[in-house]
Amino acid sequence: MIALQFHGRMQDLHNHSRQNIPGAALCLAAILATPFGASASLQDSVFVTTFTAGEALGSKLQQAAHVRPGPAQITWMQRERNVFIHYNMNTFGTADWGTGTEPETKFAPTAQNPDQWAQIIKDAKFSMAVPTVKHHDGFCIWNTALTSHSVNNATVKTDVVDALHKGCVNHGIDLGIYLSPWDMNQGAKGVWPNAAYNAYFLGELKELLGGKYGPIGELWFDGACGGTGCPATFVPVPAYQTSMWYDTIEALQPSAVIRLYDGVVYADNNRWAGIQNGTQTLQWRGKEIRWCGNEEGSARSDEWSVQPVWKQVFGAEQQNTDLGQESYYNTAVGALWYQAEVNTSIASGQWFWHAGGYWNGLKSLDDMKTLYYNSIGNNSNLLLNLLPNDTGLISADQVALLKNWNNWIDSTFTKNLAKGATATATAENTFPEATGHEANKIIDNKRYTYWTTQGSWNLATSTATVTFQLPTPQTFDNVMIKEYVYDGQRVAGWNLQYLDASSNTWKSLVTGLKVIGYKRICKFNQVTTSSVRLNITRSWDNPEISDFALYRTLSGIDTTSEDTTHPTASLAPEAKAQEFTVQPRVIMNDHRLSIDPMGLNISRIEIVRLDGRSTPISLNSGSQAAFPRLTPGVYLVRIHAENGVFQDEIAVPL
Ligand code: FUL
Repeated sequence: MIALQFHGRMQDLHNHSRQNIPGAALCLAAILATPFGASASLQDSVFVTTFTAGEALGSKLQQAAHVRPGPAQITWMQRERNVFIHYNMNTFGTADWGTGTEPETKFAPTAQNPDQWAQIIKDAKFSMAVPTVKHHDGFCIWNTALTSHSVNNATVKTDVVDALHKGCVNHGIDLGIYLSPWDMNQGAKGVWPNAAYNAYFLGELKELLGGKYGPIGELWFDGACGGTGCPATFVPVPAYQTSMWYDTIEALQPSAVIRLYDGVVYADNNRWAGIQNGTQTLQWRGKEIRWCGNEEGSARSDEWSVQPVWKQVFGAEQQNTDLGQESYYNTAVGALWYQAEVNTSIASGQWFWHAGGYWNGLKSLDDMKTLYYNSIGNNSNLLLNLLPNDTGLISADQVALLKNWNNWIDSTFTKNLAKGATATATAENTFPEATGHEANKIIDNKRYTYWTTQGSWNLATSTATVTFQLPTPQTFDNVMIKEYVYDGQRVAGWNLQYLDASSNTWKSLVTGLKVIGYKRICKFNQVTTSSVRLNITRSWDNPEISDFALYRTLSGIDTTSEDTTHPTASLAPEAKAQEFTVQPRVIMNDHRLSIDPMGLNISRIEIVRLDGRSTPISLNSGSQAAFPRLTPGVYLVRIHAENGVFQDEIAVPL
């Protein structure tokens, strides 16, 4: 028997047959419709499992395949992208870490407007704002009754959390909270890191979570600690009674996810011994989210939502490059749902704004594109930091970058070129399809329908392939795949191939990856084909795939007829271009465009702003100097060269 634990209850996997799945999906859909902030319970949710002592690897993996996200984790997972806001006393200083001795009056914005932040966050299509309400220096930007080191005594006394909460309500986004456990100001007063600090911290949580600031979607506890009294990296100071923090969160904000410390300590010594000898089970709230292990926005090639528990204390191992891989299951005592969050700043290496400008500049549009693939496209959530300046506003350069980034996302990932395809599945050593879960469910554009196989999946020998026959040949360079993770994360090996018409052979597009998870997006060299196939080469149980899309990036060589749903529709349709060996280069210099023809004859250049705010410009070659200075925005440049039509997308910054 495979037994899974849910809030102390046991559930028998054998009762969880395929026939039950549609019911489970309906139940899930109903719960997902629960308004944010209301408590929800998901009967089928199993976000932790404890293995029996001596259990075989294959059995552990199958059990891990049935670990699912809890309701709060599901809400958070579907947000995909949230914003961090670093704004506090450090905004008025010169370093990202203050000292805790700054006079309160130093907090002196001249035009503070959190409603502007909320508007920007909403416009940039983020779901939640997570402000640093107290950073390591201990200054509180809400009207706290617990310390005098707060906005109550600042030059500007506005409760920033309240103002942001109102802005969030105004613009329809949610609010999270960053609260630093390390508190230098309380340290100077002899409270931190001593026993009395736990009560102080609990008091802060009660003020913040008690309802004044509405529903809170995420609690972000910072593990950094850098001075006297700090234990080893990633280890909480002994005074922190983290289970009391989590009980308070559970009581006041049951829909919030929690970042850090539940993940550092899985079990106390007694429980750990009990888990190992099979007399006790792992405890997990189904609310936890995981640090991705770095602050640069880089990623593991496979980011697993289900993590094996192989150590009592999970500290520096958060940075292991192979986290979640099967090899850890040999010694693991259990597995739990623990999806990654990628937190990084829009200003590289800098969290707070400081007078004098950015230390290393803002991320480039290319950096932001890579970040998209590394986070949202890599089965992780993105928490992107914005830095309001010392006037209390987010500056236009950050807004422009977000706009350009969104233009790229929307132009690339909106039109699914696999739409209308016929999907067929074949499987080895298992039955092809489960009734009601045929392969066409993958491309029906519905989130909660999925394809799966039926029968007893054999970890060692079972594989499956889904082939997508497109109605007409399409040109694309991205794939997006989603597992039906509401039933667990199962795929542990996959690849993607396309049928090369000229040689009539299957060629590789994506290879060497293991994880699909909630959402996986992969980029490859552009191809034109009418057949694509997804091969599942390893799965811990019957694979369940809910969505599949093919997308074309708006840059490079246009080898297809015009895409009518695309913002480029205002440009004249083009004849097909051949493969280029030489391509012209588009160069932007101080808002002016120039073209390096790379030795090619160019007959015409067209340029159009993608948001449609200016009329297309069309110039014959040789008249490049006539290009006007471009206003900030994203543009499509199309160059008619002797060997075809080349197009590229450019972003003009502020
Ligand atoms: C780190 C902190 O030390 C930084 O200042 C920043 O707040 C970042 C998000 O987390 O651990």
